[in-house]
Amino acid sequence: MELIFATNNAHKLEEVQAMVGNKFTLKSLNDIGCTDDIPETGDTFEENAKQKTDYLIKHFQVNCFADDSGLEIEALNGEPGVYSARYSGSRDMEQNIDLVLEKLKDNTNRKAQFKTVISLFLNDHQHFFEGTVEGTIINERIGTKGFGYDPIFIPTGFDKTFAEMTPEEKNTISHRSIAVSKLVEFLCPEGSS
Ligand code: ITT
Repeated sequence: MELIFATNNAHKLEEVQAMVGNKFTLKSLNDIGCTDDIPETGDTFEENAKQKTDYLIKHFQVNCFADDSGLEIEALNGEPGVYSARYSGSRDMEQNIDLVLEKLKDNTNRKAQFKTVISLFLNDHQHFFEGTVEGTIINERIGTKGFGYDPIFIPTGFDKTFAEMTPEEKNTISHRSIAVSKLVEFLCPEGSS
């Protein structure tokens, strides 16, 4: 089955394609010729994910899904949250990570979670699927794999950052994999052919 994934983030696309395997062939915004910077102005991941699928319905009239995600840090009252991609005012992840580490300097509460909300628009119906993974923010970057805030996040129960994990390891436990599993189960329930 072919599915349109309303994203411009190549890392997300790669992760989700690996998770869905050969059940679905994913097409990104780029693949369908959409180069627009889709507005994300909501206060929640759910609103932003829906804005992305609403945009594609309005302009391309296609069934599609979108992922809005980010890092919520307890000591920062849930920031960067929906502002994860541009926390420092730019999309430069070096600057965004620097800002997080600076704000958490000398703070002993390092609790955080990654959250993903998927919006699926299918045959005139709206659906949402959510995934979270809890962990801690460390004091410096470790690891070079993954993307975004992966080098400063250690998921609970592990002793290494997401950026030290292979894609397979991260994809087994991540917020995104939890949300994507729910999406896949909805689209192809276990046992159905
Ligand atoms: P699209 O909207 O085109 O999908 P985006 O990068 O703008 O791509 P978001 O609006 O959902 O995506 O922003 C999420 C940001 O949160 C992303 O840019 C990363 O900085 C961070 N993020 C999301 N998932 C992550 C993950 O699995 N690991 C590390 N950082 C992540």
